[in-house]
Amino acid sequence: MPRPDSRQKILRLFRDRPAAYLSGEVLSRELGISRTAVWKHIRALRALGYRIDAVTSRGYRMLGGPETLVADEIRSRLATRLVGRELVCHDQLASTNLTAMELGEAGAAEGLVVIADRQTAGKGRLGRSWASPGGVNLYLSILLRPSIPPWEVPRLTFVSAVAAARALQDATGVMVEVKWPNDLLVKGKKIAGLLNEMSAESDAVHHVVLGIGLNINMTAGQFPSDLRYPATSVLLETGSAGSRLEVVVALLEHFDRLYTEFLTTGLTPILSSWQELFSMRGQTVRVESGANARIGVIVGVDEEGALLLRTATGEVEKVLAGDVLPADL
Ligand code: BT5
Repeated sequence: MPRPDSRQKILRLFRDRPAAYLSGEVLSRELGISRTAVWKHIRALRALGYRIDAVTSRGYRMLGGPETLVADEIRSRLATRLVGRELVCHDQLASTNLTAMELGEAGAAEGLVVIADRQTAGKGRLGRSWASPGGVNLYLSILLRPSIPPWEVPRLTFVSAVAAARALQDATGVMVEVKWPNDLLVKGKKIAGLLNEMSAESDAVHHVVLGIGLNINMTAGQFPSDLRYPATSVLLETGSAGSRLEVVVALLEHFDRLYTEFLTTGLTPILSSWQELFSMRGQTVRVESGANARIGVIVGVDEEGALLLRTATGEVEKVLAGDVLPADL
C-alpha cells in the first residue's frame, strides 16, 4: 500500500533536482521502497495532477505541478459574448455564490464569473454543504441579470446543467446523465451539483447567481463520509487527472451560447437537449419537497421543467421543487 509520506519525499527529490531525470533505482534507494512501489507513487501523483514524464533507461522527470487557475489565462482563452468578460479567481472563499451575490448587490455587470480554488463554506441546497477541497475541483458562480420573472429563474438550472454536461464531455471524455433538478451523474454517482440563488422583488429579478461545483480530481478520501448520494469525480471515473482549465473554458463557452439561446428562443431547445441526458423515466422514486414526501414513478419533465410523477392513485402530479431519492430510502 503506497504511503503518502513517500509521495512527499518523491516531490522533494524532484524539487531539489529540477529538470533532472531520477531513475527508478535512485528513487527506490532514497525512499527504501521497491521500484514497483515507486511506480505506484508516480501513478498516484499523476492522478493528482502532477505532470511527470517517464523515459525508459533515464527515469522520471517532473514537468510541473497541478494547475492553478489564473484569471488572465482563462480570459485569454475565452471567445464568449457575455460570460467571463469579467472573471476573478480566488485561492479561497467561503462560497463563490456568496461572493457573487455580494458583487451583484454592489452593481457588478452581468456575466461576471467568480472562481475559488477552495471553499470553506461551500453551499448545497436547503442549508446543506458542498465539500470543496483545494487544488482539485471547480467551484464557480456566474452572475446574471435576465429580464425574466422570479418564477422562471429555476429554468436557468437546465442551462447550467446542459453546459456543464457538454463541458465535461468535451474536456474530459466523461459522459454524464442529468438528475432532476440540479445534479449531474456518472453511472448513478453525483459528479456535479448546481445551486441557483437570486435577489428579486415579487415580480422583478435584480440578479441571479448560478453556482456550479464540478468534481474533477477529487480522490475517494476527500468526500465526506455522510454523503446523501454516492459521488464521484473525473479522476475516479477515468483514472487520470482532468484539466480544470480546459473544463472551465469549455463550460463558460457552452454556457454563453446556451444562455443567449435561452434569452432569444426560451427554454424549449435547451430542455430538449437536457431530456436527451435524462434517463430516469420509469423509475420509482421518493420525492421530498419540504416536509412533504411522495413516492411515484417518473413520467418525465414538462415544458416548464417541472417533474411529472405518477403516484399510487394513478394521478400524475407536477413537482416544482424537491429532492429525488431512491424509493426505498
Ligand atoms: C448541490 O446541492 O448539489 C449544489 C452544489 C453547488 C455547489 C457549488 S460550488 C460553487 C458554488 N458555490 C457554492 O457555495 N455552491 C455552489 P444539494 O443537491 O443540496 O447536494 C448537497 C449534498 O451533496 C450534500 O448534502 C452532500 O451529501 C453531497 N455532497 C457534498 N459535497 C459533495 C461533492 N463535492 N460531490 C458530490 N456530492 C457532494
